[in-house]
Amino acid sequence: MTTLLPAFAALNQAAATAQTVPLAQRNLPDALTMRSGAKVTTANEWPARRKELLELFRTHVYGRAPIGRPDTLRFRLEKTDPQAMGGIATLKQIAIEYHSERGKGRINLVLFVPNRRTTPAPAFMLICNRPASNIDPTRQTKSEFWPAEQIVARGYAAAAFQVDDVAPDTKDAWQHGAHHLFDPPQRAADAWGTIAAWAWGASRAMDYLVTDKDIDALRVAVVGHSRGGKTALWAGAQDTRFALVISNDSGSTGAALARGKSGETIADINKNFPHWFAQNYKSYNSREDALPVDQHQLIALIAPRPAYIASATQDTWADPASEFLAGVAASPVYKLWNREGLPASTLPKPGMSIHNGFIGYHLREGGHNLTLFDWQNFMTFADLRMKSTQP
Ligand code: GTR
Repeated sequence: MTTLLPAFAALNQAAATAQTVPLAQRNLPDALTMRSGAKVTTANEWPARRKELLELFRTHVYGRAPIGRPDTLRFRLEKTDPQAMGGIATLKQIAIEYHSERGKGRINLVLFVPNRRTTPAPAFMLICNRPASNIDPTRQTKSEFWPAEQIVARGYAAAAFQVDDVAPDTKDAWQHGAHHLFDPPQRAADAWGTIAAWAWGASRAMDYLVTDKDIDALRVAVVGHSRGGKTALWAGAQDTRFALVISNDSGSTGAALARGKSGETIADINKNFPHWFAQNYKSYNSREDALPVDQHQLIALIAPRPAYIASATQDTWADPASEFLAGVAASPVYKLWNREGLPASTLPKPGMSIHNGFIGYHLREGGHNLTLFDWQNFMTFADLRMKSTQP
């Protein structure tokens, strides 16, 4: 478990005593109403609204990526071990390389593919925001943050990369990594922040996975915890190749609604992590109601694909109720395909999981962390719902 800085611990305490604001009082922008006022009532009308929402999130929140797949992108299989994990998996270590006239970049993708299978394996890809020891390819260090053995045992390939490969998580991140390689000399107010750069990295890892014959490219889930969870949601919202999108304890500017949220606010996150989002996002500090979007619309951008939101009881800084209610508020969009989103209206009891819709949810007992309990729930939900990207 991560230890909270004393200041955060005090804030967590304050948030824990806050009253949950009911959905009806949050004044959310409607996911199914276009900016023009036109209502979206059929799945055929959704792509126009989806495009509009993506633009709004790019402009006001995460920022605009200056590049998609670079022409210079190359994959190099650096190392492979067909008898990894005592023989149950094949390890592949792939260098995902790219460059611009300013220099080179490289993402190190670690991949374990189950050996016992007759068809390509579905996969979970973790966007790892903790030290690279959590995704140790040698397996000398094992961590619940990425329980690769358990993932493989359930028939899934386990893939992971560390976010620092793409851009460092520092206040001067915009000078480094993918920002340094690809940003125009003058950063616009809607230029991408570091969360968007990491999401771009996840799509480059996906570029590799779709080329690997051992992987079922139609069944790749993207997973992230906390800042990695915000990243997974933004990656999955934009890149429809991710068949299942999983947010663990992602809180502010992740799964949690901004309007009516307790714990971390937009002003808090912009102050503590000024490099994560577009400059424009700072103009919404203490002005949540002025933001033309809210986070349920980010979840809605995943529809009709399955999504999963996980919270933890003590993670009041993230605000479990606001994470849960974002799933509830995204649900009408799933109805366009006659799918249930999150079929619940009140927060479930700790330890209880909701897996009977296309938005899964659980509230784990405990603190801000990604644990085996979370992973087991993600895999059970994937067993049920990650069949294909098509409705
Ligand atoms: C917290 C931050 C959250 C979340 C988290 C993490 O301190 O306020 O938004 O991203 O860190 O990534 O662990």
